Amino acid sequence: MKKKTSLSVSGFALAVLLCSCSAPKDQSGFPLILPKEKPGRKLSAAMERNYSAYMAPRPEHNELYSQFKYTELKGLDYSNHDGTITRRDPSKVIFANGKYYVWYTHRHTPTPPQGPERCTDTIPARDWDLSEIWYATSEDGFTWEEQGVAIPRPPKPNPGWRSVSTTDILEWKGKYYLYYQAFQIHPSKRGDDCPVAVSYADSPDGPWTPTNKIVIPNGAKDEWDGYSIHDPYPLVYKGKIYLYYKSDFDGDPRWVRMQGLAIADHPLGPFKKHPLNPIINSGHETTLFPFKEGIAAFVIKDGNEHFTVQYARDGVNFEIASITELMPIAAGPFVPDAFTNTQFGKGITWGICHNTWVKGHSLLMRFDCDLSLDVNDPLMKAHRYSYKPEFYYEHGLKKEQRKRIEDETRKLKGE
Ligand code: AAL
Repeated sequence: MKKKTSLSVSGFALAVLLCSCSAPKDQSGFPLILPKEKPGRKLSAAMERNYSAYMAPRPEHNELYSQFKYTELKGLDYSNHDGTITRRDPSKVIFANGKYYVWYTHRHTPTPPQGPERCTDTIPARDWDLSEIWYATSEDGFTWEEQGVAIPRPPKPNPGWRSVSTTDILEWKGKYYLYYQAFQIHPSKRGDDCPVAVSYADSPDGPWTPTNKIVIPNGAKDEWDGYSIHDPYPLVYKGKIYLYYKSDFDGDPRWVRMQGLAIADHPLGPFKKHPLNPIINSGHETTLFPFKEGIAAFVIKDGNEHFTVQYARDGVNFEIASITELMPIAAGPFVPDAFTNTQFGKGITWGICHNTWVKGHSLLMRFDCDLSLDVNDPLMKAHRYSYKPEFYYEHGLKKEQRKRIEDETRKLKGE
């Protein structure tokens, strides 16, 4: 019987195939000077995309392309980086009372994290276990003065009794709201599971009143956000509160991480999750800002589209706007129009992010960029970084990889 061959050509490949078949025989070569506008000629899929998918055919003219520059913050102590103090997952930065404010996860425990099987009521399982929400202020965005706790862990059985972490700030009608991950199960059970709770205050300096309620609930156990509602990130958009968040799903060991959206008319909810969730198919911590008529997003670390800046003209349907590198992790940008319900977002130039490379704890650092319609900083628009050879060698082969390669060579030699 004749063996059936199934030709499974993806739609994209088919388009390319048809495109190349219909390529004109006689058009001249593509011009030496890259046209600023899409030229009137048959284009390959890649050149079509270069004019349709990005805000400019060259990165240096693309308002949503930028490199990132980093600066060590002054004023914050990490106990000689012994892992007993962590600061991570900073909020957006706001400007009030003549200074900058930032909130973040703060852990100060007798030891660094010891894992879910060895943790206790005082020994943390993870970097963000047994944590509180603290805040700091700054006159210049480089030197910060820690002000202390904003949101302590509430008593059992309130949401967050085990740990409160990964906060973000909303200013709405003169009041302030801090949303945060509220851990209420022992870490030895399902890992990073939590809903989101919220506290409110009349001043960014507090005092903060907890609602002691879950404001963004987990989804159903068979849904993508059934276990973790992470990285709550509120913006004011189209007259409502657009709260973006991340969830880990699909299951260990390699979690899938995607982002969703919940919308409310009031900061204390009810929040309605968007029916198109997940609305960002990659990324990790959430970082977004109003840009022109829509919302722009940092999509970092995980997923097919990691290390991109994305844009949704409607705040929901995100497309890749640029590809970049060395993006800030868990970035909390200074977003001047985060809460103004702007009709034309101007973008961002700096913020606070974290680095978790030093074992056992994390530290905050400042990032700067040019993703702003009000700034033109060519030094932020180079196409690439250069890395020293040592940096490449730090990312070397594992022993088993080297052995596989040596076996392949021996096989070639007939050994
Ligand atoms: C962070 C965030 C959330 C996770 C953990 C602490 O990067 O994604 O806050 O729960 O890691």
